[in-house]
Amino acid sequence: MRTKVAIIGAGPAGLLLGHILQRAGIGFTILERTSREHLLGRIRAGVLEQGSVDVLGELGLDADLRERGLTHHGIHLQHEGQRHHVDFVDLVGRTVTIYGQQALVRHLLAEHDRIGSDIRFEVADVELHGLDGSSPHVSFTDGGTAGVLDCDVVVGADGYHGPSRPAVPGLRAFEREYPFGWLGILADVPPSTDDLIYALHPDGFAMHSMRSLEVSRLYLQVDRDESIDDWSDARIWDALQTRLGSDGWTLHEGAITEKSITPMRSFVVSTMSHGRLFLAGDAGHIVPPTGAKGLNSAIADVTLLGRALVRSIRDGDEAGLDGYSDAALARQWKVQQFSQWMTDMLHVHREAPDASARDFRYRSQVGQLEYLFGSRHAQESLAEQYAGLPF
Ligand code: RFL
Ligand code: PHB
Repeated sequence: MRTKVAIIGAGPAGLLLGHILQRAGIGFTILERTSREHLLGRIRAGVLEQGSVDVLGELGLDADLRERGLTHHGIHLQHEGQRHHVDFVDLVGRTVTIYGQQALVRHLLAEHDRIGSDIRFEVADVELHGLDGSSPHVSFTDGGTAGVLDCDVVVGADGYHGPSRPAVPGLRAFEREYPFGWLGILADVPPSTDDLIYALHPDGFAMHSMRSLEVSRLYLQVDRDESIDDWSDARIWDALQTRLGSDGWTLHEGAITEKSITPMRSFVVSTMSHGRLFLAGDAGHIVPPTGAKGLNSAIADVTLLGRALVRSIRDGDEAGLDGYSDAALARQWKVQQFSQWMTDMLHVHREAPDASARDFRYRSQVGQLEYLFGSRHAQESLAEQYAGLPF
């Protein structure tokens, strides 16, 4: 088998890159470990930056987004019941769109079906070879049969656990693990809020997001090693009521249809490329979800990489590919900084060495939020970063 670009992974990064290449008439094959059903069942992210929405629009991939996406003008921040609206439109003239990653993946896959893209699901034993030379190839098994895919370029869009990153010799990683995670639920109940609510509370962080006008998505800070079995639906709603509570406001409860706990980490590789291999999305970096940046970073990477691949393959100009890693990482470090800042400001840090240090930390976070509520300059900075840096 031969293709121009071998893409490992059919997450948002791999699927979107396929569409960018298809628009430029460049051939590609996507190799995906899981089944189509599994891909469509993954819940994950919910917020698209304006830049991500624009990219999907330019590619003509925004029909479903325009129908089902919810435009949000800002976010609410609160500590212990005091709620403050940060108005992105007023501050920086931009919006964000609530549109589930699940819906995006469904739409990107449906469009691939329509144009007849070559996507192989449930392939195993994916290994990358010859990345240093001019004949890279990927070996794999498909339904028990061994195959080799020859190509000009390999794109590792295979997430945090995929085989692409380990194929980069001498790669370094910069990492921070947090001692907490997020318990996330989906509930069949109309959202109790217009814009998302991010809340700091002595019991821990909580947030209220949504997937539609009928379905709410909510999160709670929990310890990293907690088991979901210890969180009955009643306990989850109790904690959400306490942490999100605010005078004169009611959190409506409904049937919980999904619940899970995700650990949180910050992670960045030292390089996003090696020879003919280019990493994109979670394969190269992970952020804690507090800044809503993981999916948007994947879209930013493949937008940059897609343009560079088109320049290289169509025009023989390698400058974009040569500069890809540095350009992607320069943007990513700004996103990392923002995600860490939001996470540190809004979570309870029980890892502090003693009660006095924990109280000091918590009170300075309250001071930080109150400064933010009173400072237009500080809010502009938050709004500019949350709504998204340029691609
Ligand atoms: P993905 O989505 O992980 O896709 C990688 C794909 O590669 C496949 N793969 C392999 N294929 C072939 N062979 C192998 N050996 C393979 N190994 C892996 C996998 O099966 C998979 O299909 O990475 P991608 O495309 O880079 O996309 C990144 C995003 O998925 C991720 O950043 C976001 O979901 C992170 N994230 C959020 N991001 C946001 O921007 N806003 C959010 O609000 C947000 N919330 C979240 C999140 C992630 C979460 N979890 C569970 C990690 C909330 C949660 C709970
Ligand atoms: C979500 O809707 O899943 C979501 C929204 C905002 C975040 C993280 C997750 O910061």
